[in-house]
Amino acid sequence: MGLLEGRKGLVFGIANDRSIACHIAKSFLEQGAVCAFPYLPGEKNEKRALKGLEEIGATSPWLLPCDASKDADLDATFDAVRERFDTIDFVVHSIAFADRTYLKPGKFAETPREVFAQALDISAYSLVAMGRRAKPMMPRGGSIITMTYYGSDKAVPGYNVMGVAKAALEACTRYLALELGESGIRVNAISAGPIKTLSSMAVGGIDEIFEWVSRKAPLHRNIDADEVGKTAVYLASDLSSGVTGETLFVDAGYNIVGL
Ligand code: 0WD
Repeated sequence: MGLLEGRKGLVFGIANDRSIACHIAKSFLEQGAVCAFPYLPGEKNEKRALKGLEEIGATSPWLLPCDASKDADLDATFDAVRERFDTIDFVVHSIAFADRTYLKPGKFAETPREVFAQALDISAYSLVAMGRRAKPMMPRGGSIITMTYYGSDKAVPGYNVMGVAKAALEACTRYLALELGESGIRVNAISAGPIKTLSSMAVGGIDEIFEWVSRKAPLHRNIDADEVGKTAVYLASDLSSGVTGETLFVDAGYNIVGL
C-alpha cells in the first residue's frame, strides 16, 4: 500500500513535463494519492500541463484553470475541489513568478515597485491565500508544501527579487505553520538545488550555478527533480508527522558548505 493511499489534494505549478510539480505529482500518484492540478490559464499552458501529466502516466488528470494572483480564481478552484473531494489532505504550492528582465546580475536595484509587488504576490502571498482556503477543507489535519531556494538567505547573483520573494515565502511558511498547527495542519518548504525548468532558465547565469554546485556540493552533483518528489511524499505522509514550519534542503548538501 502506498504512503499516500486515500489522500486527496491539489498540486499547483505544472507548466510542463519538466516542472518540479510534475515530478512531485509522479511520486504522489505512485504512492496512491488522488490529485487536482490547477494550471495557469491559457490554451498553450493547458496543453503543456496535460502533456506533462500524460508522460508520467496520469490517466485523465483533473486540470483546473487558476491564476493564483486572482482571489476569484482561487475561490473557484477550492470550491470545485470541495465539491468533488469534500475534504483534502495536502496542497503542493510549486509556483513563482518575476519579470525576467530583472533576474540578471546587476539588475536588482533597478527593480520597479510593480515588478517587486507582483513577484511577492504570486510567489509568496499566494501560499497564504491557499492556506486560508485549505484550512476548512482539512478537518483531520493535512500537509501544505511549498518550494523555495537558497537565494532567500544568500545573495545569489541574478536571483534578485525572487530571492526577496523566497525569504517572504519561508517566513509565510513559519507563520502559517504556527497558526494552522492547532488544526493539525503542517506547513513546510523544500529548498531545492537548481533544476533545469522553464523558471530556472529565466535566471541569468544559471549555467554557471549548475557547474558550481556540481563542483562544490558534498555529493558533487546537481539534484534530480525526482529527489524533490520523494521528499514531498515524506512531507505529505505520516512519516513527517512531527515536522512543521521547516525549510528542508534537497540540494546535494550545497547549503552546508562554508568555503
Ligand atoms: O531550479 C529550480 N527549478 C528551482 C525551482 C530551485 C528551487 C526552487 N524552485 C521553485 C520555483 O521558484 C517555484 O516556486 O520551484 C517552484 C516550481 O518551479 P519550476 O518547476 O522550476 O518552474 P516551472 O516549471 O516554470 O513552474 C512554475 C510555474 C509557472 O511556470 P511559468 O514558466 O509559466 O511561469 O508557476 C506557475 C506557472 O505554471 N505560475 C502560476 N500559477 C498560477 N498562477 C502563476 C500564477 N499567477 N504564475 C506562475
